[in-house]
Amino acid sequence: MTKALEGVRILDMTHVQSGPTCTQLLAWFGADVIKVERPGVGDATRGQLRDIEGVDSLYFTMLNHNKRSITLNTKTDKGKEIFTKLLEACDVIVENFAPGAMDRMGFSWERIQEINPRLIYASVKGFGPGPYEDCKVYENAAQCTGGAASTTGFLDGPPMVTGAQIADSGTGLHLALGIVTALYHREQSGKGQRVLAAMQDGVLNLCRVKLRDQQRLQRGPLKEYSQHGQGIPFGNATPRAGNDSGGGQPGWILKCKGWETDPDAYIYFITQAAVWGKICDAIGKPEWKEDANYATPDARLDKISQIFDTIEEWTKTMTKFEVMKICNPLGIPCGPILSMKEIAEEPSLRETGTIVEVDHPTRGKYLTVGNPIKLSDSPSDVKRSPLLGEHTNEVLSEVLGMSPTDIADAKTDGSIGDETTASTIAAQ
Ligand code: CAO
Repeated sequence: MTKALEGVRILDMTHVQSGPTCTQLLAWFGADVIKVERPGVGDATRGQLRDIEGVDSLYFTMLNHNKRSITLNTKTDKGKEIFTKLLEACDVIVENFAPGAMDRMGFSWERIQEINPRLIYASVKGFGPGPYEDCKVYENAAQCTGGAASTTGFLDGPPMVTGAQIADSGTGLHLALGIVTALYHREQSGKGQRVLAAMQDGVLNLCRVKLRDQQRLQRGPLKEYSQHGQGIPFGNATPRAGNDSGGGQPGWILKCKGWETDPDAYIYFITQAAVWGKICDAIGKPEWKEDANYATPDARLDKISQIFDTIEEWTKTMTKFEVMKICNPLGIPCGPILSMKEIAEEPSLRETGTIVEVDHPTRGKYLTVGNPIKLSDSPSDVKRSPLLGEHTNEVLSEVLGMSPTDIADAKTDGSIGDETTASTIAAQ
């Protein structure tokens, strides 16, 4: 079976998280991803949040699987010359530098089109064109400017960021879709194009339902928000909704047995209208089925908090998994709060390749998240991340046809690094 993106070559100028998640996805699908890093320095995340001295961090290793690494200083004359040849040899260049960095390097979009008109030039930036287009941005700043933070958290608390990296990994996903779309378009047009995914736009796209609520608010209170039942008036912007469901079926996080000591002994419980009768029977409130105050979704809207308090008295008598075991066969949608420890140890996630154990020459074995997108005919295998410059010699000779003398010359003036190469690792 062939990989879906086999034959596509990506020049990967990405660093930190957003860009690397995009190129990692493309690499999992079979693209040849050549990561370009500064000689002797590399992607800053190699050294950030290190858990083992002198070893690439998990931050780096978990974002850069299936790639090849070369070191190249794109600011020396020789480095620019090699970089130009790489642009000629690749289908896509991906970068997430601060605004203007590629232009300062001497590789504007106009220049790139001259070098290779078929090349797709894809970027992550913090913002699209506008007042903030020159700003540097990290994850949480984008969560704040994209509408996630103002709508996350509890009504009586400050704005809150979420642990899911919706701005970095989320924008990486958006960019990957833009790239494969541009590759598809190139099949007919024969031309590359510019692809931009701004982190603010990506976060806003994921917060679409909150802009929906902003507009609904102008026509009256948001009746499915628990603050409505609590008699708390709405302001003029979409409020923080705690653990309220974002959709039309009310939900909340409820305590389960052991909650006093276990921070994750909770379950998300959804009172889906279609199974209301079954919920009433399960929690020992069969009379609610016929009671006009509870029988219809509209009648329940102003009692959501009280209803969940009653359901919680029932869920507190069981573990989250016991609640799940009862609710699932009844078709009641719910989800136990799983800790990262529980997820890491879950056998079914190992079987599907969602959690993968990888071996690394200097780190040893570690866990990572595999490709979350499964193709029936093009499965992904997860290969360890490259060491800094591990493939410099291999890529320069195989892709650019450079001779050992040319490579040695480029090393002499520091245009390429002199790090460990694939052949020395193989010999270890
Ligand atoms: N050879 C020579 N120079 C190189 C190089 C190479 N191989 N690779 C990088 N550089 C240079 C860049 O050209 C840049 O130089 P200039 O400042 O002279 O233009 C310099 O290294 C630093 O790049 P940077 O400004 O992108 O890095 P930073 O650490 O200052 O900023 C970040 C990091 C993430 C804030 C910024 O890159 C950014 O805003 N990116 C866009 C948004 C984004 O992706 N954010 C998410 C990051 S993940 O949380």
